[in-house]
Amino acid sequence: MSLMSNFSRWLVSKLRAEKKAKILILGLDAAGKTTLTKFVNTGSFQAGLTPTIGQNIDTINFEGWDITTVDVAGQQQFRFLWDIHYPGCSAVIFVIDAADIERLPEARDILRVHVVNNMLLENVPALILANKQDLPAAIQAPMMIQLLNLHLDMVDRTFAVFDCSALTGKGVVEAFTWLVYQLEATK
Ligand code: G3D
Repeated sequence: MSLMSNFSRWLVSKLRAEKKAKILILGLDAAGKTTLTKFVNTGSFQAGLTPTIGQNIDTINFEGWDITTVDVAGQQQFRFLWDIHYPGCSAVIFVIDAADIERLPEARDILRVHVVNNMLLENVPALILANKQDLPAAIQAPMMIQLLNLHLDMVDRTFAVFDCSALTGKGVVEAFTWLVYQLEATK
């Protein structure tokens, strides 16, 4: 076993013992990652946020867990940054703009490369958020699972797809409750 994987195992167990978790928030640009993080932190929609450039590191306190979120930029030129964060990560959130049908194939490809087929994340829970459900065109979770082929690709994995809106907050608490439950269950 490599030094890095020994280190990341040690880090994950230490964070769990302290009720801390490093959670990656991934997704294409404009999916709503920044808005979601701010919503969970403040309990309300924050207008005028700057889209993620590079990366934002933030802390969320939810149900007694200190969750360090690494909101990694979605833009093509920053995708290399994602790899740096995988070791020591306790869970991954992948945010999808469920109302942007045109970019769904792109989101599916990125999800495949960085989550579904990523060996470094195969033992961590994956929360997939079908965001922007306040928009009429938004695809809902059951259809999203089919379109992303998750029912087949993620059969051995701990994952869930939740509908949510980072704008109204609908579904956000339910999704994070599922995530924290998974963190507690693997403590
Ligand atoms: P990113 O961090 O993934 O790049 P942002 O994305 O959080 O910056 O969000 C991109 C745009 O989508 C923002 O609009 C933001 O307000 C909007 N958005 C985020 N979540 C939702 C949602 O649930 N519903 C709707 N309707 N819009 C959402 P602007 O206009 O600032 O570009």
